[in-house]
Amino acid sequence: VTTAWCFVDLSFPPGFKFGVASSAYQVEGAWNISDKSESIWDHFSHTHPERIAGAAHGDVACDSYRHWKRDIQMVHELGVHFYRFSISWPRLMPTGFPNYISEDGKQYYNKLIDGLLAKGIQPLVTMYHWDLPQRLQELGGWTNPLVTDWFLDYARTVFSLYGDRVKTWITINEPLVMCEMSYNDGSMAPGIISPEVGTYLCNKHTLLAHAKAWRLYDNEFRHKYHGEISLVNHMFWYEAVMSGEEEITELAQENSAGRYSHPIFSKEGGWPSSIVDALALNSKRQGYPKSNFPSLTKEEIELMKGTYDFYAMNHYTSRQVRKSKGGEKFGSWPINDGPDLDIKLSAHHSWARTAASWFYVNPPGIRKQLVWLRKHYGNLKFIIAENGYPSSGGKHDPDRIAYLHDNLEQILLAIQEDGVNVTAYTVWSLMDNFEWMDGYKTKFGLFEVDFNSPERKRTPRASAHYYRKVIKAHSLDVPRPHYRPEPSSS
Ligand code: PNW
Repeated sequence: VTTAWCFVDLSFPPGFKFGVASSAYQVEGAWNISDKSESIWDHFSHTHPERIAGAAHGDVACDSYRHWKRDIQMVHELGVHFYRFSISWPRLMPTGFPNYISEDGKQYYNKLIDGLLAKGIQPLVTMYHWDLPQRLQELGGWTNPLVTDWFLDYARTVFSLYGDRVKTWITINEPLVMCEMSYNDGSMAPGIISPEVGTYLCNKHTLLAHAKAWRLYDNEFRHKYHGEISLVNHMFWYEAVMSGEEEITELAQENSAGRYSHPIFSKEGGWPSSIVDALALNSKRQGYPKSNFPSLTKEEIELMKGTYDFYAMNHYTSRQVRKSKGGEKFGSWPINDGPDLDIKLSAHHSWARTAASWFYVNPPGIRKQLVWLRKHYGNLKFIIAENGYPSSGGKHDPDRIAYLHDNLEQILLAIQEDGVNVTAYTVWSLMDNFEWMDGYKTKFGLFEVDFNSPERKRTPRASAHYYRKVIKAHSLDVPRPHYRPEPSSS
């Protein structure tokens, strides 16, 4: 990886696409409208307000259930090629099962999809962005092997309803973040602490559910609709603290990117062998008679292998990595250390802090991560499905503009210097929204949302104008707005 940034051609390859993203629970609100049933995030935020900043919840959020026309208008104003949003399973299928489809739920997504297409914006639809029907949670949720078939039924429903118009599908958003943060320390719904068992069951079942949905699309829908489908993986870039410790860095990569990619994207399929060995040893140390990390049958390995049409990556931040020394305290993977693997994580002192405690700025990480993925899985079609910056508010957001610029520059370098086939980029997020355990405190929006106004007024930030100019020019060679201090009143 070179740093010859001065030679970068600032224009994006022809055909490179730009988008912007949101997710159902984070923006829709209308949590109990019509026949919608409770999701695990409705349940978690109502029963565990103490685990969420400001005891916040998504009951109303951005009220996109009512303001979807304004959302489409905003997406249109940005001039993006696609809008990534998610379908709420409990809104569409309130029982969790396909015995009953909500007419209101169905029409909501029809209106959104048709409204986008009418403006020439492609819908990029995430089928699952963490809001499982609570009824399925009561049957074990992602730890029950049957969830893979429940997801398959849900997938058949969404492909049948929307496949004629939706040409790019994401099955599951960030299985890493949802499994590890739900089960390692319970910071996300359903908030169950079972790091030695639950996390790994979720890991296996999310990948199997994805694979079944991909095969369904491939066998029954692709010939009619000619779309593409994959999952989205989230990853931190890991840097070795000391040279000579690359081995532990590689183990950290395999424990996040690898554990959630290898079964699907590698040529041989199955789990990364370094992880199988390390976790078997760990189970032994913890007193279990055999490894807690679930094995895969030959059929399961074959079922998962090759179930992708592109590699979608969400990337935000980096960590430094070293091997832990005896007696060190551990936090919770993936934000903090991996107790299982004696991996100690930290942040470099030069990486700027942000409004989100887990987030430090290190733009070269995105390029290095792309190169890592290409090395391990080949030069696939890569899509950046999320990248964005958390601030604490204000319409003038030079830090966000700098972050977007610097990350896009690294992506251009990955394309031009390293030959990585990156074809699309997505900003998280269209607007401020319910940021999970951070509530409404950290703001990722290109549009500011006034959560005190009844209409949840949306106003473009300086970064929204900047992103629009980049897209229009199809180039980073656009002036960045001058920073003006926020007027004291409006
Ligand atoms: C992703 N972490 O989540 C999600 O896909 C979005 O829903 C979310 O709003 C966005 O990134 C910004 O956070 C993450 O703590 C949440 O490491 C937390 C972490 C990573 C990703």
